[in-house]
Amino acid sequence: MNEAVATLDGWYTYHDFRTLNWPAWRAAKPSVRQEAVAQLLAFAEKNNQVQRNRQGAYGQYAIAGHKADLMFMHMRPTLAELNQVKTEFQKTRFADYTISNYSYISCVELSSYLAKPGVNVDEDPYLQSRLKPVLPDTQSVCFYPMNKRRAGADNWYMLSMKERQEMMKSHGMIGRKYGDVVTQLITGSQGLDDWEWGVTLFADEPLMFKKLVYEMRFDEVSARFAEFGAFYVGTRLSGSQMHTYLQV
Ligand code: 76R
Repeated sequence: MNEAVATLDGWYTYHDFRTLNWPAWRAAKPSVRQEAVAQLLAFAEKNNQVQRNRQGAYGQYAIAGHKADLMFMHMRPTLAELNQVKTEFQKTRFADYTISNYSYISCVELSSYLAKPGVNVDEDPYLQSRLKPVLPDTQSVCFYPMNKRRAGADNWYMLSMKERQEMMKSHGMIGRKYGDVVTQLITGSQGLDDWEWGVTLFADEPLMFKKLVYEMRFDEVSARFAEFGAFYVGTRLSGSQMHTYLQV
């Protein structure tokens, strides 16, 4: 068997994409809308508190284009907790006006391709902050799932550890050029969802997503081996922005 890469695994992650049923929302009685918004804001506040307590992470975003209206992003130490979060949301009156058209389940993953040996993971503050992150409060977010190709001569999983390591080095170098303007969060989803990884990128300026992803396409890891699912891009919503967003 080929040598598998060791991974460090952090919090479970739930990207929850929702489309708002605008006609139903507009037609709802103002008192019902008010109750729905209040319940949604309370849900958000509870999740923000979880993030402040470092027991999980939370972000809410308005998604551009037709694929979804909103994305709620949750992180928790266990899958059971993520399921509780989902159920809690479903029980809000607000959820009655949403359609769940996409979601993604994964788990924070740091691969060891470029890791320094001999680090004590549990006591390394940098690694801990990446495995159990606070979501960056940038203006924009980008999410897409991806695989590494397994086809004929282009089978990532049949390459030697050394070959993969070298390619990941080049990948990391390109990524690092954008380190100041884009924060990347790689979550692994082998055995958890339909693709192998979720890629969540955070930046103030969405053009940086385009520049980074485009430049990476020319790098061998992406050019030869990456296969991508649908891309979602959007902007962060504070509590008051969510309030405004839902006003009709
Ligand atoms: O963890 C680290 O930051 C160390 C270097 C590094 C690893 C191991 C790194 C850096 N990545 C790693 C792993 Mn990445 N990354 C992607 C995408 O669109 C595409 O072409 C691919 C999607 C982007 C945009 C991106 C950005 N990375 C991975 C893995 C796991 C691979 C495996 O285990 O086989 C995937 C799937 C993946 C995909 N990467 C960086 C970035 C950026 C911006 C960095 C630099 C981070 C920084 O130094 O600040």
